[in-house]
Amino acid sequence: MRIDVITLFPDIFFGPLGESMIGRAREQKLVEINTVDLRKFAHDARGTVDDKPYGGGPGMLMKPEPVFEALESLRREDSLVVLTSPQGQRFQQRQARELSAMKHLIFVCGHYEGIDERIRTVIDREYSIGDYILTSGNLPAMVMIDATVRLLPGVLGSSLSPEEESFSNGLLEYPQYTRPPEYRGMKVPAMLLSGNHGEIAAWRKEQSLERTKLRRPDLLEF
Ligand code: 4G3
Repeated sequence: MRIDVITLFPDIFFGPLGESMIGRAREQKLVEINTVDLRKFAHDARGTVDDKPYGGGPGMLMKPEPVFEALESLRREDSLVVLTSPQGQRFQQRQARELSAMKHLIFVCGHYEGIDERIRTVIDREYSIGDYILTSGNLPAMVMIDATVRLLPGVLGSSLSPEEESFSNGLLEYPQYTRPPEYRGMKVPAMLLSGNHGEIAAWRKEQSLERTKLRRPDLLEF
């Protein structure tokens, strides 16, 4: 998979996306992540990419020309263009799964108070990570890239398959324990040490359901 990110801050992506699983995925060429400085597509020497809204009102908007032209320089037959914005559809595990099946993603990171509406004509998906306003769409793009890349074949390595975890089965994860078997008086449930895999699977399923009922009842109403 190739991912291009159109942003005013092209350098900040490689901290969060340079380490751990995503960093290794890039080293192994399972994904190539490239950032594009939107200012390079400005039409003036100052690098202007925003302007005041027609009709007045607070804040600045992203101008259309730099975004259109940056997209034209990147777009292929098989690209999917994603805008990060608070007005988008909620980005959930389903959306991460959809994006992980694409060959080429282009993220457009919104900045300022919004975008010129004409930009929406060249966007395939508009996604929000939640109901709050951030100073830019950079962090949402990093969140979406992380959620997507970890689903690519080979990225998770030896850990659990993505299908076994929370949200893939629609339930929260069951309680888990590692060594030691007792720490500060807190014991690992004996049954987990029993080696009875049928009993363990049943207990986990029940714990998942119970935990979901208590913490996220919204996940159980479809
Ligand atoms: C576009 C995304 C971008 C329009 C972006 C603001 C929050 C999210 C922006 C706009 C953002 C989110 C930049 N804030 N919840 N800010 O995913 O009005």
